Amino acid sequence: MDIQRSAAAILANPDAKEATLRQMNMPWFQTPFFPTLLKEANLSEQDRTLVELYARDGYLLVDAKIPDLENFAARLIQSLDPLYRGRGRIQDAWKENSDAKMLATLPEIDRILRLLYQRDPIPFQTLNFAEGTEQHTHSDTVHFHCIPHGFMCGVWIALEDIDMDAGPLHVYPESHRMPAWDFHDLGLPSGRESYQRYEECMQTYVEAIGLKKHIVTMKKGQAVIWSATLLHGGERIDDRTKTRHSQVTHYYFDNCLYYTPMLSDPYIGKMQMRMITDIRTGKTVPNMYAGKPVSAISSAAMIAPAAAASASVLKRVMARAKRGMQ
Ligand SMILES: O=C(O)CCC(=O)C(=O)O
Ligand SMILES: [Fe+2]
Repeated sequence: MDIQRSAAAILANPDAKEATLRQMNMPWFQTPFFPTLLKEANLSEQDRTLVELYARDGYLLVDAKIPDLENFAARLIQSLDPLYRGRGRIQDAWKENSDAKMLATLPEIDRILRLLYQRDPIPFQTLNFAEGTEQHTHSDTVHFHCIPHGFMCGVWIALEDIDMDAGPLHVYPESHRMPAWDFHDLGLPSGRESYQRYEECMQTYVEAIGLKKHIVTMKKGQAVIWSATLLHGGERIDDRTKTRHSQVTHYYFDNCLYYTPMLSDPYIGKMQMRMITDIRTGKTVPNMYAGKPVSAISSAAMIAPAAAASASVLKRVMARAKRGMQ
């Protein structure tokens, strides 16, 4: 049975027969029913191991199965080279570069993500790096998250062998079990200006609970898949002569409402929603809530795209309350 699809179906039609608690509206590996669901799923030994590892650690290292890897990687690196122009990263190279698009739509990655999430994976953003980012430890849920929570992941592909001194990726295995903290949870006001404080909070957090960092050295053509709440970042570059050619593709999954937590205050009705483009089709993906397009069920507060809009909604609500209309 397609577990996640049936969850969405139940929301759209509460009388559906399969409406049991086991189809919770979250990735199956995060539900208390996961061991039973996994036992019942008809998976090969190999696939079962992949799902178990992902559920346990929050990330996976896999072969991305890139056809003609040597030529492919050399061509992509070469064609992107002039586009860096001193910048550390190129965002959404897939729009111009068919190889970057190919990497974001690899059949093997698509297959594994379907297995891990039991939903249609939607690649929506690419970033290419020529060097290490030295990015501090974070979870992608401050940038990209969704309702229901958890249907987001990153897929980071090495375009060359990456060893210890090139500023490799680091991950904190099992950190994905922590909640998807937003700035409010950490006592920070929403907004980009809080981002540095957020990073400091994450560093303090991993030290406080004694999480062990794992540095991911990689072979060309390998991919790391990390789940939404997994803490990760880029190590210090010890050898500045080294490149670290790589591409990360961020994925959402279908049937969700997509938003930017860093710029949102959901508790006062401010949701900075995202209009995402499916890299596979070039089309905008509808934001869905409880099995229906948000556009079909939204109130003014739900679709308010920014502070200004929600402020005016709030003002109206307050004025009505004052007039005794609430
Ligand atoms: O490449 C890195 O060092 C980190 C990238 C990252 O965190 C991301 O793209 O989400
Ligand atoms: Fe990240």
